[in-house]
Amino acid sequence: MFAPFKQYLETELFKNFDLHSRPIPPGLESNVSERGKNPATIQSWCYESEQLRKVRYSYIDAGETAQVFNSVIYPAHNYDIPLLGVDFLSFGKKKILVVMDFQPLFRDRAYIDKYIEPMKEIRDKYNELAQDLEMKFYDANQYFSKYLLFAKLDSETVVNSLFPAFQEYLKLYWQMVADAEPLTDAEDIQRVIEAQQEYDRYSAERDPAHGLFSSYFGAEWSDKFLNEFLFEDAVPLVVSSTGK
Ligand code: BLA
Repeated sequence: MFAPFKQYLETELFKNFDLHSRPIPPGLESNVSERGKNPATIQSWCYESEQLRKVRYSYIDAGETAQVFNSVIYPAHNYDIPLLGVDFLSFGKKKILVVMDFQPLFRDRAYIDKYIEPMKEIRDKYNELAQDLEMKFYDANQYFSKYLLFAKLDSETVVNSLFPAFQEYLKLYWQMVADAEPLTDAEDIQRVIEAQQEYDRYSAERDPAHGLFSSYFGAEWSDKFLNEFLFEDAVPLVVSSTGK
């Protein structure tokens, strides 16, 4: 269902950045469910480059029952650019939920004008993908922008309009990274470090994926996956002084 999206993201990443593998904790790179009647697999990929300190994406394939493509890009700490967040979910082909956003680290006017307003032009072309749905797990005012794509769809719309929207948002994001001026002030960098950590803490707490992972792979694996891979900075370890 979302395999072409994953493929496109991967190709674009390698075209635009000098990526190196970033290790995934042993046992968390992939898993196969031994529960239930439908086999489910999850696989994850993780990279880094000079400008992107963590690029991760995961794909859950439980056949007709569930297909999920999830990704977050964390820029290096010396860039205050929003995180790129993607969460595309399809359950039984009928229930499709898609979310894609430039997830802002700060909410002041200057920040929004610089990093969020440029999304408007693309967002306005895809009204069917921005349905103003209510958020039950997250707070729309934290780490989401007003131009996020957030919609419940059928599979036709996914092909016809989500794919072009995905391509346009990615293109804009790459452009933003390319144009970004690295921060040099230690205090500015520290603010970014803290905001990215807070994103991980917030997400580890709220992420509705825990139940889904647990049902396939058990609660123990699920906890590890969330805390040691997806949102590993939820528990702050040592903060490096290089700003990376
Ligand atoms: C919702 N995301 C969900 C749901 C699940 C996941 C199961 C609930 C769907 C439902 O309503 O039944 C699944 N989340 C995952 C998976 C992973 C994950 C599988 O992190 C990891 C592999 N979520 C993100 C990112 C964004 C995001 C990066 O991980 C931002 C673009 C958004 N997911 C998001 C939002 C909802 C959601 C806004 C709706 C939740 C709500 O209503 O508050």
